[in-house]
Amino acid sequence: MKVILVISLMISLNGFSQAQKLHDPVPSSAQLAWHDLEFYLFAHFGPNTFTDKEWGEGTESEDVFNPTNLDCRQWCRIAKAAGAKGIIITAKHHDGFCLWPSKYSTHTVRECKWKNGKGDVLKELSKACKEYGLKFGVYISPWDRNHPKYGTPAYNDVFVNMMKEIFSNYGPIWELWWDGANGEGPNGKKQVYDWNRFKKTIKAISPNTVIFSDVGPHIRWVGNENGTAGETNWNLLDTAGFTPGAGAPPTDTLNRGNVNGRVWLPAECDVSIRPGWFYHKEEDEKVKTPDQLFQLYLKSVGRGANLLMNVPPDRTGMINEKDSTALAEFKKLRDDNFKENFSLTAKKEFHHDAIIYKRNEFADGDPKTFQDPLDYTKSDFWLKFDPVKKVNCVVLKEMIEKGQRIKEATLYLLRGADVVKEIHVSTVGHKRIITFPAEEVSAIRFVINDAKGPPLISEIETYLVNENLIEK
Ligand code: FUL
Repeated sequence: MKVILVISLMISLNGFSQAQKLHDPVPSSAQLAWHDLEFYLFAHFGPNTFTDKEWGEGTESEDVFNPTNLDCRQWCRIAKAAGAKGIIITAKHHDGFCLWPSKYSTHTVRECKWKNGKGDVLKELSKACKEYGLKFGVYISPWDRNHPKYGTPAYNDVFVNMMKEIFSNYGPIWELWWDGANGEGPNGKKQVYDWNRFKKTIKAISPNTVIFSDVGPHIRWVGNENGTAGETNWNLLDTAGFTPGAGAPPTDTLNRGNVNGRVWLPAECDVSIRPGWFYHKEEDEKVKTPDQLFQLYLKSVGRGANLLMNVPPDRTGMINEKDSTALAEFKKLRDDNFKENFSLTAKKEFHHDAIIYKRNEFADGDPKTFQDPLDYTKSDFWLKFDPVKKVNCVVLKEMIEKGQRIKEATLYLLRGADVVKEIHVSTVGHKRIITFPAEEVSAIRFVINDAKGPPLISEIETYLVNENLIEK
């Protein structure tokens, strides 16, 4: 009896087992909202800005931190103009200097001459983000080269207390960043971090905060610092037995995720607009160009990840014009090139088992009313153009609310009955942007060759972007 029931459950759901469907991880509502943000800024700011270092020793005098004209509202205006959705600031980098007057450290803005010890960068930035409608996030380095308690169990209390202090004084905090870098050793101090306690603390005080680290719990590192996710990029990872930092999975695993990973853990691509993370005047001529930023966008957001672009304020406490100009032009490139979606006027069809269903949309966009499509092995998605259209970019979207399912697909570009190009696609996820040398097409056919379950395609957009912008 039991056996029959199991079998009938297994043959329902278009051939996909109920068991598989039930165990497929799906994003939490906080993660879903995070996916939709796509692009936001990182601000590395602290003593290193003034000493020209990348990793401070923790022994720098507090007085080195002395921005002459801190203006967090300027950062926000630049973020807005770039179409970025939030800012994550290095509240404490590896040197241990706190950009807020923490009760749990004596190496903070309170101990420096800046604003006579009354300055508070977190206060200014959190306020400015609220004013400009931007999300506010904090980076807090677990590794601390200054704190006297580092290397003892008491440091875990310090870390927890600092987080509580930040969350209660400057919240809401949308994203919390735990950097995995750790160069401890030379001074003999080695910290045993209480990651479970750290996670529990945030869950209790701010359940909607998404926590980034090499292995989450909510967002994972992409495995490199050059802003590039894998072309195959699963939002899934197996995290059992791994920890942030030295205990993290191999970087290529982080880059691609695990096809059958048990945890929904999407990748975030952190990269700097300059060679370094902190501002260095000699890098003013090395700011990435708008075209380079667009390439990074294709390789991060266009591969289903999010893009965290570091734009470091300078010694005045403002963002340099070179960076703000590049960012504003990057925004214009996105706006101009994704302005006209040809799919909106194309004829859409869903072919299943020799029956043609006309569609207004591939999905109605509402996961509550959305019906799983019929068996993908007999289905094709079609866009038909009359007259022919010149295209060089296709944007695919999967309805990830229900999980990530597409493993392998093919885009056929057709002119009449002829296939003029065949493009192989692996994962899709939140967004997959595919670019190629332009072709005049009368139809595009999208075929899913392999999937983990009934695939949920919500969009197939088509564009003609500037030929210089296709993925290199
Ligand atoms: C790394 C750090 O060591 C760098 O200084 C920077 O903060 C980068 C985002 O993460 O692990």
